[in-house]
Amino acid sequence: MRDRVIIGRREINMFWYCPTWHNAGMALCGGSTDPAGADNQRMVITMFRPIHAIAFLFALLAGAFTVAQATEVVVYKSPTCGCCNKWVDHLRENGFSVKTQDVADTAPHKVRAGVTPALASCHTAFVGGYAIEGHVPADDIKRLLKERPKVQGLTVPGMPAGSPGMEQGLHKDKYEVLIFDKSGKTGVYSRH
Ligand SMILES: [Cu+2]
Repeated sequence: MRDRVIIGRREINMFWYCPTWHNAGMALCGGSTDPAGADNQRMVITMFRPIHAIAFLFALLAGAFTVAQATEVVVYKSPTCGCCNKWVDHLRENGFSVKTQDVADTAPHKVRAGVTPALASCHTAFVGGYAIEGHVPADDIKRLLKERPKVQGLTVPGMPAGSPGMEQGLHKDKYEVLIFDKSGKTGVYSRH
């Protein structure tokens, strides 16, 4: 309470940064959690002037922008591919922003993606530096972007029934999402 009285309006800035200041949030502020560290607390408070709050907000916005850019999916597909469009819908429903590119031939994009014929499906997509081939579920892509392994990307070879965009009533094939590297080596990323 003593700090509150002393700090006045700077306390407001403080709380922008340190919502849990009175608990264990001092690490976030670069200060100390030492309960006897009243001096530390005051030192931290003088550091957080409004200009810092503004800079911090800009940093947050820039970060959010980068994330939004990183999660934009660019999909190369034939203009007549219905299941490709349904997969795009599935991604959008799951929060991805998707840009579609209708192309007469997806093969050059598969080569660019490092997708060998054995790993190929209908559409080829790119997101966050990864290649995504075929009907990969959105959750697997989210996991990939979170874990960021050093690989080329994910694929669901062929077009298994029941994968996102390939819904066929009650009929569902079991299928695997494969993770693959530049040399075409694969591993199982998830089973559905
Ligand atoms: Cu398809």
